[in-house]
Amino acid sequence: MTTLILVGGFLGAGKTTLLIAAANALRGRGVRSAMILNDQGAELVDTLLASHAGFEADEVTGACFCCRFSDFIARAERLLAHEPQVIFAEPVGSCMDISATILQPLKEYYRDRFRVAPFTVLVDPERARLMLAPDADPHLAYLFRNQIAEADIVAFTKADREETLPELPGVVPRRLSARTGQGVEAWLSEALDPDAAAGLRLLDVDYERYAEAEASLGWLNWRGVVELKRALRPAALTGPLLERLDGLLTEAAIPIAHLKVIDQTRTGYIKASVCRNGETAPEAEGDLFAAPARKHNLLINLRAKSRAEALERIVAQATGELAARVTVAHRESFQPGRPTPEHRFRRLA
Ligand SMILES: Nc1nc2c(ncn2[C@@H]2O[C@H](COP(=O)(O)OP(=O)(O)O)[C@@H](O)[C@H]2O)c(=O)[nH]1
Ligand SMILES: [Mg+2]
Repeated sequence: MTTLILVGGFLGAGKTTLLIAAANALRGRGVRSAMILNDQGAELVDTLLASHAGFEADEVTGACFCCRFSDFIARAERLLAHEPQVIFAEPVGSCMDISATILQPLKEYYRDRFRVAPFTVLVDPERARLMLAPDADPHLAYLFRNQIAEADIVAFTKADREETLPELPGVVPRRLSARTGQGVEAWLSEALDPDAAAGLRLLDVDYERYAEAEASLGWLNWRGVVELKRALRPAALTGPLLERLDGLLTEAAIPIAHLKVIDQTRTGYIKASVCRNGETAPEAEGDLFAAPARKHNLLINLRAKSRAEALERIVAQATGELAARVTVAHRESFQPGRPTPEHRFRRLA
């Protein structure tokens, strides 16, 4: 039976990066996996990244898995056609109450189709320090703490760049690095252990408070074709653009939750992202030395603590400043709407 591994955690925690690293590790042993990505909007950097990594990837867009449970199931069932032994699923980084709205219904109604792995929640140590500080943003801290409270497994990510770790009240976290592979095999063994129980915790969520917290974030997905006057490598377009966006957001006193850019050209692609303002060495992946190209297909996914209109203005400014003809193909910006899950269990299945 196919194992469904859900991996949650706040925006920028390292979910997609871990899924791709874990899927690569499985591929190394001849185990086939697929993934389902998720976002409140359409046009996802994560889905493109999973496809570039060579995995069957599908997405649920327009709302979280909880609010689109039937769509989530339909996509998981469709992926079964590729006979994956594992399907990884990544819920939106602002989402919580996943145990009650996804894990329990899966266990109750789909036990003959999927084995459900323990629910893993990833934590970026730097984000944890911010969220556990006394002056933390109350809305984001509410989401962050609840996400951890419903996990079966909590894991700190980015171990390659963190020496000391903050204390997480009430949990014994694992330690992972998708970059170096540290802890990835151990985590996979835990997730794939046929005897491991999944969805053992349930939150008591006040949906008014939850909706208010999510709506304090602004969302922007932007896709466009950039025809440069002078050919550039994708890295030479993406790096300065990311820096400019970060600079404009910082000037406007807008805290970044996650800013991702993927640039695809006929010579190769680059994906880069930052998870906080002024992140000194943004992580980039793809074809760093791809030859210069004039035509770039650019996709920007930005989540920040702001009204969406401000994000829209800033992205319009930064892309407008490129020495290029820019044709916008898709643009949406919004505050996430109130979550209304299809199922919500008050007891463990
Ligand atoms: N140094 C380091 N960076 C990582 C690691 N995992 C993820 N990142 C970076 O953290 C950022 C957010 O990762 P992503 O997987 O997109 O997070 P998601 O929003 O939770 O899916 C990206 O820039 C990644 O390259 C890791 O193990 N080590
Ligand atoms: Mg992701």
